[in-house]
Amino acid sequence: MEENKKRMLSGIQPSGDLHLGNYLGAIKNWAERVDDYECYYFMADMHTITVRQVPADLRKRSLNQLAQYIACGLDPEKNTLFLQSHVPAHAQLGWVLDCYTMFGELSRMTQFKDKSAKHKDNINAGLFTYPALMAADILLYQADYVPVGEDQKQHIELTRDIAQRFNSIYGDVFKIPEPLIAKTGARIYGLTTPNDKMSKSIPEGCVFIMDDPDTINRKFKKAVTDSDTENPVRFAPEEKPGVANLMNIYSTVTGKSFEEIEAEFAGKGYGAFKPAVAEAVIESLRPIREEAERLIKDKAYLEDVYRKGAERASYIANKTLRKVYKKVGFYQI
Ligand code: ATP
Ligand code: LTN
Repeated sequence: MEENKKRMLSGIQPSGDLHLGNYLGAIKNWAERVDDYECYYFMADMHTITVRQVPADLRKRSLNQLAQYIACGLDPEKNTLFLQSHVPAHAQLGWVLDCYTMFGELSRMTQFKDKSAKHKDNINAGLFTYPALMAADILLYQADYVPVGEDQKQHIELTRDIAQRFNSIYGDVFKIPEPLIAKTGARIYGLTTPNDKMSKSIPEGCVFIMDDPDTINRKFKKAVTDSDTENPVRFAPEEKPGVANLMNIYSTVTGKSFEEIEAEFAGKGYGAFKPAVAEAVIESLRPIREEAERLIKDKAYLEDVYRKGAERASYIANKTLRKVYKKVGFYQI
């Protein structure tokens, strides 16, 4: 890997199966940038246990997610792909940064407020200090850019504040990272809930990357539209959010503009439009699903990928960690 390329880093929690929102909003953009940046992408399994998990499921999802990253176009020869828990430096720097992150700052995080409201019986310290571990994930690699969806912006801003605080005490230890938020596909809405983002917590309106064609067809058939018969397929997000969402999906997977889509379906109804969107999604996900299914069976290959990934990631991460340990005054061996 070339030293002078800018660094890009991001992670997704293996808390469920990857869906069309994750793919169009995040991973597709990661894969398109591979040649211009030095890229690090990981499974944020340590973050995932802030909410109680079934251990066997978490293990399986972590490996499946790695297979899906590769199938989505993240070539392990060009990207460093790894599991967070395989690189101990994340936990080690996470602890140090806990001591440089304020209670008040953590209390203001909307993800903490949302998740603690959702899981009232398990408001654990990890859920609270989650953003300091996320800051460690990013700062360990001296990342220039962090490609994420809109919802993660607040965490990146806190990461920048923590890095600046640390640097102002100890000198230039951390690169100050910037969030990178996609312009198209950044917000895919649920097929049955066109005012809420597509989410695994509403599975009937959520298209999973591993769904078979019949399932995808069925989900699109049930997609919420409206009763407009005059001029149904036109882009009017306020007035017709369901149709706008379908047009956005169709446009992102086919590359067609909204005008082209309107022209294609002029004089036609949802009976023609919905199956066309379903078909385009099926065809764009088909190679990904087939490749992921093949890779999931090839455990030896996946093991080779995550071992090499952890080794490459550890090399960079440990360099930063050693510097931090020295700066804060830990006695060196
Ligand atoms: P949940 O399904 O529980 O809401 P999630 O699918 O959003 O979770 P995350 O781990 O929070 O999972 O998201 C992983 C990445 O995918 C993030 O960068 C996030 O911004 C992006 N993302 C998630 N859902 C969408 C969506 N509907 N549209 C666009 N991007 C999304
Ligand atoms: N918090 C993120 C996942 C995440 C992440 C990161 C993203 C953990 N560490 C570092 C970017 C960089 C989420 O919930 N989507």
